[in-house]
Amino acid sequence: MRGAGQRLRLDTLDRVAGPGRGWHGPQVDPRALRVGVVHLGLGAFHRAHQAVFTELAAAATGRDDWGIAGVTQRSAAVREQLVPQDGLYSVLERGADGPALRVVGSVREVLHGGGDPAAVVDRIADPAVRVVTVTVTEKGYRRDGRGGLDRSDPEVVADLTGRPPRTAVGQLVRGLQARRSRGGAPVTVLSCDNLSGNGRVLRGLVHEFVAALPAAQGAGLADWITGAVRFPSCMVDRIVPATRDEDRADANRLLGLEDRGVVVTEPFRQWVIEDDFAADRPTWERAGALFTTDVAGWEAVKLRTLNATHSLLAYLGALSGYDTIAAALSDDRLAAAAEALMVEDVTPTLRVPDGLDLAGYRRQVLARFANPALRHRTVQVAMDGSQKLPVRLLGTVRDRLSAGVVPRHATLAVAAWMVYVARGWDVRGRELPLDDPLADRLRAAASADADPSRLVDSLLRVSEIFGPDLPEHGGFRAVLTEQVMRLRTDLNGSSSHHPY
Ligand code: CS2
Repeated sequence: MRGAGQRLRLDTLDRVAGPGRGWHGPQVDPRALRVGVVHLGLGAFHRAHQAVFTELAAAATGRDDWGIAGVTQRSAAVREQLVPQDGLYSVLERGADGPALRVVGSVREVLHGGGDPAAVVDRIADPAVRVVTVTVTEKGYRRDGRGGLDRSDPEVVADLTGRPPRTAVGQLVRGLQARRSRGGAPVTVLSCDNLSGNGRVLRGLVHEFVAALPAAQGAGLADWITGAVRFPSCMVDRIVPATRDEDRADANRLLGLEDRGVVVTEPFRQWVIEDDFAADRPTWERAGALFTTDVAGWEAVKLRTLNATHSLLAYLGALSGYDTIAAALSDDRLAAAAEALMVEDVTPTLRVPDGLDLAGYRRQVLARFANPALRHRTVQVAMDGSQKLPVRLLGTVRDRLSAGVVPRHATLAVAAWMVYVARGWDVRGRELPLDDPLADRLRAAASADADPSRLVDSLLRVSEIFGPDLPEHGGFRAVLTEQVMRLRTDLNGSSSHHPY
């Protein structure tokens, strides 16, 4: 019988699989897969992105040595979802033609980094593992205002003392240290987070961590890492909203089994990877990934166009009472602001990679945002603004300011973030969550008072976000203040005079 609460597992999957089923089964035999990849940060994004590429690549080549050992960092919830399901889960793609379901079998092991850090170290040390991928979100890198390793972070300090490591960088370094002592097989560490130069950033953090170790522990390690470990950069792209009960219900209905690990996403997926590997790797190009020697151009296009516009729509949209990105974009004034940000402010700062049609890219981004079936919540994209603004928006701001222009729409996005932080509720009187590692400091800075110029000055002084330069730029500050003022007036009063 299909369904009736039976949990998705290898044996139940065999029972429901068959001709005419409305979904795709794993493209490889999960039972035959051996672990070749360790992934740090087994959240929804990895499961909807790299895990899918990895499975399709294995299927295209018939190789059985690219299974994934996924590490959940803090919460054990993902392990509780996936372990009873033999690592299987479904990816529910919501596109224009209705939902499509794929069961993914490439995750073969689930480790809980918080509960068993030694197992993580051990896995990274395993010579059968040739690639370690990482999605721990911007804040998981634990960087300070200069972008280096935050030595004042208590978790970093504790990892440096030699406890079983809890931070991603600590796990990597301890894993590499153990790997070196087990023969030192070369390995590639691939950051897949939305940071510019993500590979270079992660390599820098790893080396800083090693340099901070007691001399006896660090001796020779940095040199070995330089010789045997590569840190390519990559650009990842797929919109993966948090899974809702409705998504689980739809997936379970399509599948005929109960899956507690469902992830929901759009049909689109893209991965552009710097071709700089220490050893063997999955042939992700067979699954649609693009390998290049120049990833920086792609990365800037994506972060400054897609992610920046996402943040603009998230802050303006949430303040204006729109629950989802698609709803925000259906407001003509917000759509116009999004378009103007991309065309007027971002485009002049981009070096367009060969083969990319930028106008087509912009249209595609807006069409993806407009997908009504995704229900990507504005407050989800709004979270962690302190980590996201510098990467998505402030590079554009700085580039335009040095060209002598104040970019009004990028500045509007910053203003909307400031109002979001300070105001705390939307036009319908609903509370807006401030989910951010700097939340306490931001709240303190924003509570200064109601005067827009004081609010702007006090938030601009959060130097981890704005650095030493932006608060000093009179032209930027003036436009920002004016926009904060107009936004606030507008949100408090009639809705007919939106400044955007
Ligand atoms: C979003 C991204 O939550 C956010 O901040 O902008 O997660 C976005 O959906 C992805 O980068 C798309 O690839």
